[in-house]
Amino acid sequence: NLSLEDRLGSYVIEGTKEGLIPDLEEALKVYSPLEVINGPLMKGMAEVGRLFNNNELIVAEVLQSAEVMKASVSYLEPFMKKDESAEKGKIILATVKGDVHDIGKNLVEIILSNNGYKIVNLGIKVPPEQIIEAYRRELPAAIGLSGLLVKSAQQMVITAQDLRGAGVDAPILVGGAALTRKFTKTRIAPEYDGMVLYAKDAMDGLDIANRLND
Ligand code: B1M
Repeated sequence: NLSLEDRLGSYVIEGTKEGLIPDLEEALKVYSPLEVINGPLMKGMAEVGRLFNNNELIVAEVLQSAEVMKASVSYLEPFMKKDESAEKGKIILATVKGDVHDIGKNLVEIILSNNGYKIVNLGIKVPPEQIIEAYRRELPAAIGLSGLLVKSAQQMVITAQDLRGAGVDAPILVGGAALTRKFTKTRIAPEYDGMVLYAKDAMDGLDIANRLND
Protein backbone atom coordinates (compact mmCIF):
# COMPACT_ATOMS: atom_id res chain seq x y z
CA ASN A 1 0.00 0.00 0.00
CA LEU A 2 1.68 3.14 -1.26
CA SER A 3 1.29 6.54 0.37
CA LEU A 4 -0.51 9.27 -1.61
CA GLU A 5 2.84 10.90 -2.44
CA ASP A 6 4.33 7.64 -3.70
CA ARG A 7 1.22 6.90 -5.75
CA LEU A 8 1.50 10.31 -7.42
CA GLY A 9 5.12 9.65 -8.28
CA SER A 10 4.28 6.20 -9.59
CA TYR A 11 1.69 7.49 -12.10
CA VAL A 12 4.52 9.47 -13.70
CA ILE A 13 6.99 6.59 -13.49
CA GLU A 14 4.53 4.00 -14.83
CA GLY A 15 3.05 6.39 -17.37
CA THR A 16 -0.49 5.55 -16.34
CA LYS A 17 -3.42 7.86 -15.63
CA GLU A 18 -5.64 5.27 -13.94
CA GLY A 19 -6.55 6.72 -10.56
CA LEU A 20 -4.53 9.86 -11.18
CA ILE A 21 -7.31 12.46 -10.96
CA PRO A 22 -8.85 11.21 -7.70
CA ASP A 23 -5.37 11.17 -6.15
CA LEU A 24 -4.63 14.69 -7.39
CA GLU A 25 -7.95 15.78 -5.87
CA GLU A 26 -6.88 14.14 -2.61
CA ALA A 27 -3.49 15.84 -2.74
CA LEU A 28 -5.09 19.28 -3.15
CA LYS A 29 -6.63 18.87 0.29
CA VAL A 30 -3.13 18.89 1.78
CA TYR A 31 -0.87 20.61 -0.74
CA SER A 32 -0.95 23.60 -3.07
CA PRO A 33 -0.94 22.75 -6.80
CA LEU A 34 2.70 23.80 -7.11
CA GLU A 35 3.70 21.71 -4.12
CA VAL A 36 2.16 18.69 -5.84
CA ILE A 37 4.08 19.42 -9.04
CA ASN A 38 7.42 20.31 -7.44
CA GLY A 39 7.15 17.50 -4.88
CA PRO A 40 5.83 14.04 -5.81
CA LEU A 41 5.36 14.61 -9.55
CA MET A 42 8.87 16.02 -10.09
CA LYS A 43 10.27 13.25 -7.91
CA GLY A 44 8.60 10.77 -10.26
CA MET A 45 10.03 12.58 -13.28
CA ALA A 46 13.53 12.50 -11.76
CA GLU A 47 13.16 8.73 -11.40
CA VAL A 48 12.01 8.49 -15.04
CA GLY A 49 15.15 10.40 -16.02
CA ARG A 50 17.30 8.02 -14.00
CA LEU A 51 15.68 4.88 -15.46
CA PHE A 52 15.90 6.32 -18.97
CA ASN A 53 19.56 7.07 -18.45
CA ASN A 54 20.11 3.45 -17.36
CA ASN A 55 18.31 2.18 -20.47
CA GLU A 56 15.54 0.79 -18.29
CA LEU A 57 12.93 2.88 -20.13
CA ILE A 58 12.51 3.58 -23.83
CA VAL A 59 11.50 6.89 -25.41
CA ALA A 60 7.90 5.70 -25.95
CA GLU A 61 7.60 5.03 -22.22
CA VAL A 62 9.10 8.39 -21.31
CA LEU A 63 6.55 10.02 -23.62
CA GLN A 64 3.78 8.39 -21.60
CA SER A 65 5.33 9.75 -18.42
CA ALA A 66 5.37 13.19 -20.05
CA GLU A 67 1.66 12.75 -20.88
CA VAL A 68 0.89 12.00 -17.24
CA MET A 69 2.84 15.09 -16.17
CA LYS A 70 1.00 17.25 -18.70
CA ALA A 71 -2.41 15.86 -17.69
CA SER A 72 -1.57 16.53 -14.04
CA VAL A 73 -0.49 20.10 -14.72
CA SER A 74 -3.69 20.73 -16.76
CA TYR A 75 -5.80 19.36 -13.94
CA LEU A 76 -3.98 21.43 -11.30
CA GLU A 77 -3.80 24.66 -13.30
CA PRO A 78 -7.28 26.04 -12.44
CA PHE A 79 -6.49 25.63 -8.73
CA MET A 80 -3.33 27.74 -8.88
CA LYS A 81 -3.19 31.14 -7.26
CA LYS A 82 -3.87 33.88 -9.73
CA ASP A 83 -2.94 37.50 -9.52
CA GLU A 84 -3.94 39.13 -12.74
CA SER A 85 -4.75 42.41 -11.00
CA ALA A 86 -1.64 44.12 -12.30
CA GLU A 87 -1.07 44.29 -16.05
CA LYS A 88 2.51 43.23 -16.54
CA GLY A 89 4.81 43.01 -19.52
CA LYS A 90 4.81 40.72 -22.48
CA ILE A 91 7.27 37.81 -22.53
CA ILE A 92 8.22 35.52 -25.40
CA LEU A 93 8.93 31.89 -24.49
CA ALA A 94 10.68 29.29 -26.61
CA THR A 95 12.36 25.92 -26.29
CA VAL A 96 15.58 26.39 -28.24
CA LYS A 97 16.44 24.89 -31.62
CA GLY A 98 16.99 21.11 -31.57
CA ASP A 99 15.12 20.54 -28.31
CA VAL A 100 11.59 19.16 -27.93
CA HIS A 101 11.27 19.26 -24.13
CA ASP A 102 8.44 21.62 -23.24
CA ILE A 103 6.90 20.65 -19.92
CA GLY A 104 9.12 23.06 -17.96
CA LYS A 105 8.58 25.88 -20.45
CA ASN A 106 4.83 25.37 -20.36
CA LEU A 107 4.92 25.45 -16.57
CA VAL A 108 6.75 28.77 -16.77
CA GLU A 109 4.03 30.01 -19.14
CA ILE A 110 1.26 29.01 -16.72
CA ILE A 111 2.94 30.65 -13.74
CA LEU A 112 3.80 33.87 -15.54
CA SER A 113 0.37 34.24 -17.14
CA ASN A 114 -1.33 33.50 -13.81
CA ASN A 115 0.60 36.47 -12.50
CA GLY A 116 -0.38 39.06 -15.06
CA TYR A 117 2.18 38.53 -17.83
CA LYS A 118 1.13 38.24 -21.42
CA ILE A 119 2.94 35.21 -22.86
CA VAL A 120 3.75 34.54 -26.48
CA ASN A 121 4.72 30.86 -26.54
CA LEU A 122 6.69 30.05 -29.68
CA GLY A 123 6.77 26.31 -28.96
CA ILE A 124 9.64 23.87 -29.34
CA LYS A 125 12.76 23.62 -31.58
CA VAL A 126 12.63 27.36 -32.18
CA PRO A 127 15.55 28.64 -34.28
CA PRO A 128 17.07 32.05 -33.48
CA GLU A 129 15.61 33.62 -36.67
CA GLN A 130 12.12 32.86 -35.46
CA ILE A 131 12.84 34.38 -32.05
CA ILE A 132 14.19 37.54 -33.70
CA GLU A 133 11.14 37.74 -35.94
CA ALA A 134 8.81 37.32 -32.95
CA TYR A 135 10.77 39.92 -31.02
CA ARG A 136 10.29 42.48 -33.78
CA ARG A 137 6.60 41.69 -34.06
CA GLU A 138 5.78 41.57 -30.35
CA LEU A 139 8.36 43.90 -28.78
CA PRO A 140 8.29 41.94 -25.50
CA ALA A 141 9.81 43.10 -22.20
CA ALA A 142 11.87 39.91 -22.05
CA ILE A 143 12.70 36.71 -23.94
CA GLY A 144 12.57 33.35 -22.14
CA LEU A 145 14.60 30.41 -23.42
CA SER A 146 14.24 26.84 -22.22
CA GLY A 147 16.35 23.78 -23.02
CA LEU A 148 17.05 20.47 -21.31
CA LEU A 149 19.75 18.90 -23.43
CA VAL A 150 23.44 19.59 -22.94
CA LYS A 151 23.58 20.79 -26.55
CA SER A 152 20.73 23.22 -25.77
CA ALA A 153 22.95 25.14 -23.39
CA GLN A 154 25.32 25.68 -26.34
CA GLN A 155 22.33 26.56 -28.53
CA MET A 156 21.49 29.32 -26.04
CA VAL A 157 24.94 30.81 -26.59
CA ILE A 158 24.28 30.81 -30.35
CA THR A 159 20.82 32.27 -29.85
CA ALA A 160 22.25 35.09 -27.71
CA GLN A 161 24.86 35.82 -30.39
CA ASP A 162 22.23 35.91 -33.12
CA LEU A 163 19.94 38.15 -31.06
CA ARG A 164 22.84 40.53 -30.49
CA GLY A 165 23.61 40.45 -34.20
CA ALA A 166 20.02 41.51 -34.85
CA GLY A 167 20.36 44.42 -32.43
CA VAL A 168 18.15 42.90 -29.75
CA ASP A 169 19.12 43.72 -26.16
CA ALA A 170 15.97 42.92 -24.14
CA PRO A 171 16.59 40.85 -20.99
CA ILE A 172 16.89 37.11 -21.63
CA LEU A 173 15.62 34.64 -19.04
CA VAL A 174 17.12 31.16 -19.36
CA GLY A 175 16.25 27.88 -17.68
CA GLY A 176 16.36 24.11 -18.03
CA ALA A 177 18.07 21.07 -16.60
CA ALA A 178 21.41 21.18 -18.44
CA LEU A 179 21.97 24.82 -17.59
CA THR A 180 23.69 26.35 -14.57
CA ARG A 181 24.02 29.84 -13.17
CA LYS A 182 27.74 29.65 -13.87
CA PHE A 183 27.31 28.65 -17.53
CA THR A 184 24.81 31.47 -17.95
CA LYS A 185 27.21 34.01 -16.49
CA THR A 186 30.43 32.84 -18.10
CA ARG A 187 29.22 31.53 -21.47
CA ILE A 188 25.92 33.15 -22.47
CA ALA A 189 26.04 36.63 -20.90
CA PRO A 190 29.37 37.65 -22.53
CA GLU A 191 27.80 37.02 -25.97
CA TYR A 192 24.93 39.42 -25.40
CA ASP A 193 24.42 43.16 -24.89
CA GLY A 194 21.44 42.96 -22.53
CA MET A 195 20.92 41.14 -19.24
CA VAL A 196 20.98 37.33 -19.18
CA LEU A 197 19.29 35.88 -16.11
CA TYR A 198 19.25 32.27 -14.96
CA ALA A 199 16.10 30.79 -13.38
CA LYS A 200 16.44 27.49 -11.52
CA ASP A 201 12.70 26.79 -11.71
CA ALA A 202 9.43 28.36 -12.77
CA MET A 203 8.88 30.26 -9.51
CA ASP A 204 12.38 31.65 -9.71
CA GLY A 205 11.48 32.73 -13.26
CA LEU A 206 8.47 34.60 -11.89
CA ASP A 207 10.60 36.33 -9.23
CA ILE A 208 13.07 37.46 -11.87
CA ALA A 209 10.31 38.66 -14.19
CA ASN A 210 8.79 40.63 -11.32
CA ARG A 211 12.12 42.27 -10.53
CA LEU A 212 12.48 43.25 -14.18
CA ASN A 213 8.94 44.56 -14.20
CA ASP A 214 9.44 46.87 -11.19
CO1 B1M B 1 14.33 13.68 -22.74
N1 B1M B 1 16.13 13.86 -21.97
N2 B1M B 1 15.10 13.21 -24.45
N3 B1M B 1 12.50 13.38 -23.29
N4 B1M B 1 13.84 13.80 -20.94
C1 B1M B 1 16.24 14.36 -20.60
C2 B1M B 1 16.37 15.89 -20.56
C3 B1M B 1 17.52 13.62 -20.05
C4 B1M B 1 18.27 14.35 -18.92
C5 B1M B 1 17.12 12.20 -19.63
C6 B1M B 1 18.31 11.32 -19.24
O1 B1M B 1 18.94 10.76 -20.07
N5 B1M B 1 18.62 11.20 -17.98
C7 B1M B 1 18.35 13.49 -21.38
C8 B1M B 1 19.30 14.67 -21.68
C9 B1M B 1 20.75 14.25 -21.65
C10 B1M B 1 21.66 15.37 -21.96
O2 B1M B 1 21.55 16.13 -22.89
N6 B1M B 1 22.64 15.44 -21.13
C11 B1M B 1 17.25 13.38 -22.40
C12 B1M B 1 17.43 12.82 -23.71
C13 B1M B 1 18.77 12.21 -23.99
C14 B1M B 1 16.41 12.82 -24.68
C15 B1M B 1 16.51 12.33 -26.13
C16 B1M B 1 17.79 12.68 -26.88
C17 B1M B 1 16.26 10.81 -26.11
C18 B1M B 1 16.34 10.12 -27.45
O3 B1M B 1 15.61 10.41 -28.36
N7 B1M B 1 17.25 9.20 -27.53
C19 B1M B 1 15.27 13.01 -26.76
C20 B1M B 1 15.63 14.44 -27.24
C21 B1M B 1 14.79 14.93 -28.33
C22 B1M B 1 15.12 16.39 -28.61
O4 B1M B 1 14.89 17.25 -27.78
N8 B1M B 1 15.64 16.64 -29.79
C23 B1M B 1 14.36 13.13 -25.58
C24 B1M B 1 12.97 13.08 -25.66
C25 B1M B 1 12.13 13.15 -24.56
C26 B1M B 1 10.62 12.93 -24.66
C27 B1M B 1 10.01 13.48 -25.93
C28 B1M B 1 10.35 11.43 -24.59
C29 B1M B 1 10.13 13.60 -23.32
C30 B1M B 1 9.76 15.09 -23.47
C31 B1M B 1 8.29 15.33 -23.66
C32 B1M B 1 7.97 16.80 -23.61
O5 B1M B 1 8.62 17.63 -23.00
N9 B1M B 1 6.89 17.13 -24.26
C33 B1M B 1 11.40 13.55 -22.46
C34 B1M B 1 11.42 13.70 -21.05
C35 B1M B 1 10.07 13.75 -20.37
C36 B1M B 1 12.63 13.82 -20.30
C37 B1M B 1 12.83 13.86 -18.76
C38 B1M B 1 12.67 12.43 -18.25
C39 B1M B 1 11.92 14.80 -17.98
C40 B1M B 1 11.87 16.25 -18.45
C41 B1M B 1 10.72 16.99 -17.82
O6 B1M B 1 9.68 17.19 -18.43
N10 B1M B 1 10.83 17.36 -16.53
C42 B1M B 1 14.32 14.38 -18.67
C43 B1M B 1 15.06 13.90 -17.43
C44 B1M B 1 14.88 14.84 -16.27
O7 B1M B 1 14.84 16.06 -16.43
N11 B1M B 1 14.80 14.29 -15.12
C45 B1M B 1 14.86 14.09 -20.01
C46 B1M B 1 9.78 18.04 -15.79
C47 B1M B 1 9.86 19.56 -16.04
C48 B1M B 1 8.78 20.29 -15.25
O8 B1M B 1 11.12 19.98 -15.59
O9 B1M B 1 11.79 20.76 -17.90
O10 B1M B 1 13.52 20.55 -16.03
P1 B1M B 1 12.13 20.85 -16.48
O11 B1M B 1 11.77 22.34 -16.04
C49 B1M B 1 12.09 22.85 -14.76
C50 B1M B 1 13.39 23.63 -14.70
O12 B1M B 1 14.38 23.13 -15.55
C51 B1M B 1 12.98 25.04 -15.00
O13 B1M B 1 11.66 25.12 -14.45
C52 B1M B 1 11.04 23.82 -14.40
C53 B1M B 1 10.55 23.51 -13.01
O14 B1M B 1 9.82 24.55 -12.43
N12 B1M B 1 12.91 25.55 -16.36
C54 B1M B 1 12.86 26.89 -16.60
C55 B1M B 1 12.88 24.92 -17.53
N13 B1M B 1 12.80 25.81 -18.54
C56 B1M B 1 12.78 27.03 -18.00
C57 B1M B 1 12.74 28.29 -18.60
C58 B1M B 1 12.74 29.40 -17.76
C59 B1M B 1 12.79 29.25 -16.37
C60 B1M B 1 12.86 28.00 -15.78
O15 B1M B 1 12.68 30.66 -18.22
C61 B1M B 1 12.51 30.91 -19.59
